[in-house]
Amino acid sequence: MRHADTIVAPITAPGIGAVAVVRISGQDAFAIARAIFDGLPTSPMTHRAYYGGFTHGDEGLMLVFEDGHGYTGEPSAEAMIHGSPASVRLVVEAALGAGARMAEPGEFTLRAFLNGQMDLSQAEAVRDTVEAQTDLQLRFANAQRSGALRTSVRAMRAQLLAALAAVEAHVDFEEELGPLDREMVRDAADRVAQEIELWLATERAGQIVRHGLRIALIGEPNAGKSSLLNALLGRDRAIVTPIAGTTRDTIEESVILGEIPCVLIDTAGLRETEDPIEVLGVARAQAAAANADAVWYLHDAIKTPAPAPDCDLLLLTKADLSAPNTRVESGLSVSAVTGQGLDQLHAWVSAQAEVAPDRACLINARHAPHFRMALTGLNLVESALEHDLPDDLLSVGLHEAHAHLGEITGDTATEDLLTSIFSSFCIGK
Ligand SMILES: Nc1nc2c(ncn2[C@@H]2O[C@H](COP(=O)(O)OP(=O)(O)OP(=O)(O)O)[C@@H](O)[C@H]2O)c(=O)[nH]1
Ligand SMILES: [Mg+2]
Repeated sequence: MRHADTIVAPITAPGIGAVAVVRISGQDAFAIARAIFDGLPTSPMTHRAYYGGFTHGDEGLMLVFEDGHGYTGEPSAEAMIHGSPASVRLVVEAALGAGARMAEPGEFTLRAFLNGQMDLSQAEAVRDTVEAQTDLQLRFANAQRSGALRTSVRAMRAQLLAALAAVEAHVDFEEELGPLDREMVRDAADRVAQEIELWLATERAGQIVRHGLRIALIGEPNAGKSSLLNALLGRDRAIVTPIAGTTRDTIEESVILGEIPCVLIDTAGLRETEDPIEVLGVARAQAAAANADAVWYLHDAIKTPAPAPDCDLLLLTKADLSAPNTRVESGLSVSAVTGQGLDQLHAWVSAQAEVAPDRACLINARHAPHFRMALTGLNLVESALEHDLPDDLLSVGLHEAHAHLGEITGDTATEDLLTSIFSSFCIGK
């Protein structure tokens, strides 16, 4: 697809930097680049940087990409100038004056998608790559950007299409072709369903990598919740005293544990109390536990064990003071004083997002529902085969699965979907 207009926008972050880059993309990119820059020869070579002066007075480089190359897959020129807000504004204005128009948010990537440089899952991964805060977010964004999801989904669609072609040929020409090879259809549907299940099994990990975990620290007064919060944060955030009932309100703090962005919620100790303030605090603690992704129950190791609480992880605190209470069977010993057990807490969090080392994971919430709807189509195929239902039902199920997988790669995406995805990009992406 070719776009009539040529677009321009800075592709580096706003603000002051040593260098800023402004991209011009579209059919007139070279002509516009030449109008604002004196270093470009009549036929510039693709992937080559040219040095020269800009009409607004700055000097720098112009990097050019011919049609079919570069990020957008259309002719483009990237001006590397000094990274002052003024220089960036002036070079953009010069390009606008020479016939470009301002790029919409996500428009460079939209063009890359429309020009076949990447599929929709890769375009989404571009956004995830630039927004990555943790190493793990970057690793999974890189995997998806380099086509892990695209390759897998395309292969699944190809198998479904082959099955669909066979089924439809038999629906139309049953007399000539003889009976349908239903085993072949079953095999294709099974293989695809298994591959989808593998992806769906990574959904929770993907969500945790992306959005992190909210972890509530719950326990009796004086169990050491606030001390553990402070130890994990590495700073003195919450008030700690030997008086039971020190923490009244919930305290939320962000911290990266085991490469996962976490929100730790310190809470009031749970106990029966007459104190109206503490009553409210206990209610908040219970609400925090109910709304958290994980609950860590802290128990003072020298005290008699409380009845086994409903929690995701039992922590035996103050390990520096005593051997852990042997009557509590499972539980991780920690000490806010010596730091014992903190590494295991990091490891516990990473384990929540563990994915087989050779697999990518579903980091975009958009993808899993399409996989599930594709599975619904495959279930229809399965039951049509099981109950010897007519071939055209097979075709309906296969179609449904094929179309839903296409939503992931963007092969069957509607204009509305594309607009909503690309408009969430920032300017210059
Ligand atoms: N030796 C030792 N003392 C600790 C440890 N953790 C907490 N304490 C002490 O235990 C007491 C209570 O600690 P807090 O962190 O305030 O306990 P809490 O669970 O937040 O208590 P509330 O806010 O009252 O519910 C304080 O005197 C802490 O110094 C630990 O790991 N080792
Ligand atoms: Mg406290």
